[in-house]
Amino acid sequence: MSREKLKEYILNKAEYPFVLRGMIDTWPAAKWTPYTLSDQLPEQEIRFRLGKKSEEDVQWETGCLYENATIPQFIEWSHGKCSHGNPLAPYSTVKYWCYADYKYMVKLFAEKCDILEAIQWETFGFPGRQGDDSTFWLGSQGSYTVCHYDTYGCNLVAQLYGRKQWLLFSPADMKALYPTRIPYEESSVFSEVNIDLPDLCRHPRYKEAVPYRVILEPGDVLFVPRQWWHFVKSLDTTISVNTWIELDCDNESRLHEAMTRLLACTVMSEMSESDSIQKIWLNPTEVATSFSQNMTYIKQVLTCINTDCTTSMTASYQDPEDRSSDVKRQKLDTVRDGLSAAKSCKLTDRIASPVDPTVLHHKYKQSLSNRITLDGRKKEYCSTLDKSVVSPLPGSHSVSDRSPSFIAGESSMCNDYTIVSDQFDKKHIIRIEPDVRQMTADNTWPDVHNQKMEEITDENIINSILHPDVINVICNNLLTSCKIKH
Ligand SMILES: O=C(O)CCC(=O)C(=O)O
Repeated sequence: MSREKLKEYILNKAEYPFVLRGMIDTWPAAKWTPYTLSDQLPEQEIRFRLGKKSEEDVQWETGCLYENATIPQFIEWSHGKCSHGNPLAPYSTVKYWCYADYKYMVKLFAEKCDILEAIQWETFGFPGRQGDDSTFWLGSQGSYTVCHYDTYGCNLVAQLYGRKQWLLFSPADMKALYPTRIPYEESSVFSEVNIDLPDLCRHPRYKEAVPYRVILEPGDVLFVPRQWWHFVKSLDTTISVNTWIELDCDNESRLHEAMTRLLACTVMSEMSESDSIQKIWLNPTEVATSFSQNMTYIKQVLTCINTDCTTSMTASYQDPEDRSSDVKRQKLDTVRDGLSAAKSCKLTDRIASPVDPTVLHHKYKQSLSNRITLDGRKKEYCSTLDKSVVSPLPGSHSVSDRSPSFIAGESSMCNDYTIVSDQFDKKHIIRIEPDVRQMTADNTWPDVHNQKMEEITDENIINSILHPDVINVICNNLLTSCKIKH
């Protein structure tokens, strides 16, 4: 399969997650370790999030502790040997995990821009997309990201160091995952369920969710389709990077997010001016925007939908052959720092800031080199697959008794995939199977007799208003009443 075909598949066809193995060996970043990064960035302070290993409740970002530390200090801490002045010293590695998560590389490596070239998404058909369109994650064993889905784009994740477990759920599992918009963050819908330790009395429908589990090893690249839920946990000390790729249907999501923002910010400002409420309700990564600003976002998105303006905006600053290049989200502060608004898809920066067509132009001139010609050696390809990639986890829901199935003739997902050239002989594309045990589950789940009554709280009321299904109805109504093209 050529890179162009892979890209086309990612952008327009792929409905299920899959893993690409053995394709990033030539990336300079494939050799990254905490030690090599520590040599490159010995002084750079990074904000780490600290969570408790034994906590039974979901650890929202709003409830975590935060410390600024350097990578050398993180390494010392991981070895349990903190020298004087290490801000991580008070947190025992037995009790805490520590995560530098969701860091824009362009900011993190601002003093060392050449590092950004170590990431080369061109491998997957996205020429010019490198570290400046990527996000960086460095975590200790046990660190995790709560279950959520990203509202914009699809996602490519490269595992560079250590192993990470991903549990993915399809968008069809929305009800089973109890979506919540508190804490509020544009572009993320969180699940109320503590995936590691689900409380079935509180979330009985979680039984019906169908997890797709995979353990990523160094060198693996995971494709996460649009709006798939994911719960991600480091099994070792890990380094990974990812890039969110904009999709044509993101305009619809922008309208939903603009509506959610309007309601969330309005309610929050009415509820309380106090900092403490904002701290619980607003994710630390987010900023509250004013009523008039939020109305402006809605009007701008509607205008965009009506005039297909995102398409022309996108086309104006990208190589016409590569309309997909765009970062899924970028925070206000990075925009304030003078970075390109053109790369952002978040309402708070992209729509409010006109795109400068010159900003990204140089990047997308890069031609698609090394095109790989197609031939058809599917069988050979499948026989070389390493089954260990879908490896079982210790504990429940093991998948060790099922042989992983791969992209092959019987796969509805990728029927048309063929191996393409000698260069790809050792490269694997691996389908992730649903976790059958959790699906059938009679002996896995306890019977739930006492379903808990939810208390009637402000949070529950607001959450019902902000529920994605409700936002969907409002947006459809708006689109119809404004006679806007759907
Ligand atoms: O690696 C993680 O902890 C989470 C990654 C994630 O949420 C993403 O790439 O969308």
